[in-house]
Amino acid sequence: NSNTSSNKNTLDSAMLKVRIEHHLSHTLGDIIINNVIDKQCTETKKAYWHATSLALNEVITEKLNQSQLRQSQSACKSVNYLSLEYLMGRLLSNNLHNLDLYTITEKVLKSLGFELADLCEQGADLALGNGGLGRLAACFLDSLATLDYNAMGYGIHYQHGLFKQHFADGHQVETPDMWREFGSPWEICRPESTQLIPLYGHIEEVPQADGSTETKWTAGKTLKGVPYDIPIVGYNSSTVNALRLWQCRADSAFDWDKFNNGDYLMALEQQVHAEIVSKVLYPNDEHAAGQELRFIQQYFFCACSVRDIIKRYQAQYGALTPAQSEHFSSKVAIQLNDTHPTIAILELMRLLLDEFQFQWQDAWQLARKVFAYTNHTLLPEALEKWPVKLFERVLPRHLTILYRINEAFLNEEVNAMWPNNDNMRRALSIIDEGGEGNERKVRMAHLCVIASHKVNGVAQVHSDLVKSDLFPEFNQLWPKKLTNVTNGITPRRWLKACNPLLSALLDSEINADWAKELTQLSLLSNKADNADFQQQFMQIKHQNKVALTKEIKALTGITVSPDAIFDVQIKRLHEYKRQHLNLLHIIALYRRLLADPAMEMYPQVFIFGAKAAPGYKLAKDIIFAINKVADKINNDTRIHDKLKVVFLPNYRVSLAEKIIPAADVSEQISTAGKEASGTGNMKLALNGAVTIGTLDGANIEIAEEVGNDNIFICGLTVDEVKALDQNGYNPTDYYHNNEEIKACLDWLDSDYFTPGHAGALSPIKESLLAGGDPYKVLADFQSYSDAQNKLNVAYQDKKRWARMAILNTALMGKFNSDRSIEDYIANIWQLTPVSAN
Ligand code: 26W
Repeated sequence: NSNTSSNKNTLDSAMLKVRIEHHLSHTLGDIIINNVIDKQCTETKKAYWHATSLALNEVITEKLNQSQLRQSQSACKSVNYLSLEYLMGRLLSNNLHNLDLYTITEKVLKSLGFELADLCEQGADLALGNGGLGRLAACFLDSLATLDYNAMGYGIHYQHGLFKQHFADGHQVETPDMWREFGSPWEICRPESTQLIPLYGHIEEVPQADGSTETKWTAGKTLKGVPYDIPIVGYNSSTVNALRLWQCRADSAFDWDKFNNGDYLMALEQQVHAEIVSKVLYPNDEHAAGQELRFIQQYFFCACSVRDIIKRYQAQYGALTPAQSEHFSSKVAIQLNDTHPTIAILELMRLLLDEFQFQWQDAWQLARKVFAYTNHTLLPEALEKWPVKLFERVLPRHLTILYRINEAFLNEEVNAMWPNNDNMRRALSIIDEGGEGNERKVRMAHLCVIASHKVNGVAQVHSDLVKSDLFPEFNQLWPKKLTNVTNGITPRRWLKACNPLLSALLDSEINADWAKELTQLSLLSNKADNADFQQQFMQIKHQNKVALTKEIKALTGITVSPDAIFDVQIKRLHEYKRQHLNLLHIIALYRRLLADPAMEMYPQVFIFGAKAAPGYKLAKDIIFAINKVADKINNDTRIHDKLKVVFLPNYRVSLAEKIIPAADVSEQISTAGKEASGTGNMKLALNGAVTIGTLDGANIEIAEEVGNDNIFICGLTVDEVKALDQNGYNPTDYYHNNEEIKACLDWLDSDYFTPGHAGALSPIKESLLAGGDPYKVLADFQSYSDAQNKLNVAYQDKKRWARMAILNTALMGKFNSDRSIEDYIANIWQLTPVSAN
């Protein structure tokens, strides 16, 4: 697995040491007298983490500059990935691995008296995202750089990323994330690329010499966007790309004006008002927020990014004129990560029309060639719709453009396909007319579909549902526009870096660079029944479990045995993901064990990690319930440690990196049709966990890869869920007909788990009965419980389990995010790679 010459790093250990010590004394101003320092204290470790990162960043910046030069000289096409979220996690260890400098840095730090792994832990997670969508963006940036594509990620430089979570008496408590508190060694601020962004104000029609009129927008306020670049280091490649994050500040010219009029305090207040735009990441996942500030956040981000894209184009190719239209779209692709950056479409149109003197048709044709849109969810509450009134107030000019797009679309394209059909017009319009007291709203997804040349879902079943259920009319109108690109994950972070023991074993077994060519892991299939290999593979799993056992003890005080089955459900907390189905089964197991303490059952530890959106009441109730049930079970000596429940606080990328290598079982139990893809499912299986899951999202494709003998499938299918809904689902039937379900739900209602507070856990039972059980928890309970029984029995057959675990690792090749990126390249972006040789 040695690096190719293109990537040979010039950094030797002597030079690295000098650079680290230089940054320590000169950049950070640390005084080390006679080498007397306490190497165990956090402050010292933080300083060394910082100095090491700064030293490494010099190598990276050099590669960044070379990459940009090479990319511009080759005049290759680039993709601009627009995303409101990036869940990057920590960067030091990943960058070292990707540059093949991990081992040498480890040696240097050892000579200085430090463990590299220990120092890596000092870095804060970059948690500028909520969950799957943000982490996918991070994996895609890794793959784009690894495959030597010219790509720029655009996002927001949130002052506070996703909140930190702790528990107080079992309840989730949120505190602000301060990721830059102890320095941010990777960022490069680029004030020279600042953008000024107008908003509010009014429009007027100005008569032109030729008798026509032109719309003139006079803004009421200006925001300033200042970019920070974070380098994205490819694995064993010559490319370093950038993630460009916009920070919002007050427009100083505006402030000075006030200041000169003697209103100093008012000037400062403006500053505070402006800074709020990039202050905090909205913590909602799968639920549209609807506040003006979020709308302005989206616009600010889109306007900065689109202007920057045009500016970079002009710097390379000269003026952007209508004659350059074709050329522009042959050099620039823009990918919209869900509908959050939809306003980019309107901003590009506005710039072309109002600032670059394009005719409507030229501008519209260009836009349609440049944009493509990825849909990540079918949940209706996640589909963004902004009130027309809000649009009118904040972006009056953009609204007139939106109306014109809609008019042309309805009158020309819809009318051609379905002449004089008002129902079709109403169904496909970008405007939801509301009616009956409901206000008019802009359907952001419709604008995306109409303006994009390609629209993709993120797993096969999801893309099929996008065609059949979400946008059936659009699919009729443009049969080739809707397509699928199944998600993937980067094997660099999610195996090579997070699971060093397994990586070493794979290195010794496989002759190729599996971290690039992940399908090469299928060679392991031959060894799935080899006793020796099984022993090595499961020994590593056990060592990883021992490490997690210690982490669990440190974080929660709970003692678990590394010999038990580690059954893991880690993801955002949401009803559709059904952590409460898992909980209900745990309660059933507990009840069975109390009824029959001699019951045959292999010890099982249920491990949860999940954050709930701060305003999502039932999600918080479920967290509370899991914690309370865990308290009872973990302290009940009658069950002889056969059952343990652990809820690890503050689930995030860096914690996932510790849990995943230690998992035996991966819980993927969403209601069929609700989880667009899932990506945690891929990470867990890649690390040798066996999935228990529904036929939903990418689980279906995982089952196809590993075969039905190596996965535990349970629950209703998409079609069965639909049929239940059509025939009228009645959860109460399950409650009355299944005595275990009834007993467990009634138990939750008592004060057993919350002594002195009967009813504290009732909201869960209520949602499942009176609330109609919208996610079919009760319908799937028996099937899930049966699958869990089978799984428990299977684990006791050591050979059978080892075989299953090995085959899961062996057969995850398809889910390399490099493959996803090559799919985007071939079907949507059409880029060619540019490398140093
Ligand atoms: C506007 C509020 C909001 C915020 C985030 C709505 C929706 C979202 C995201 C689309 C939620 C999300 O992360 N979706 C997940 O995307 C992953 C990557 O494609 C998929 O693997 C998950 O199945 C999907 O839930």
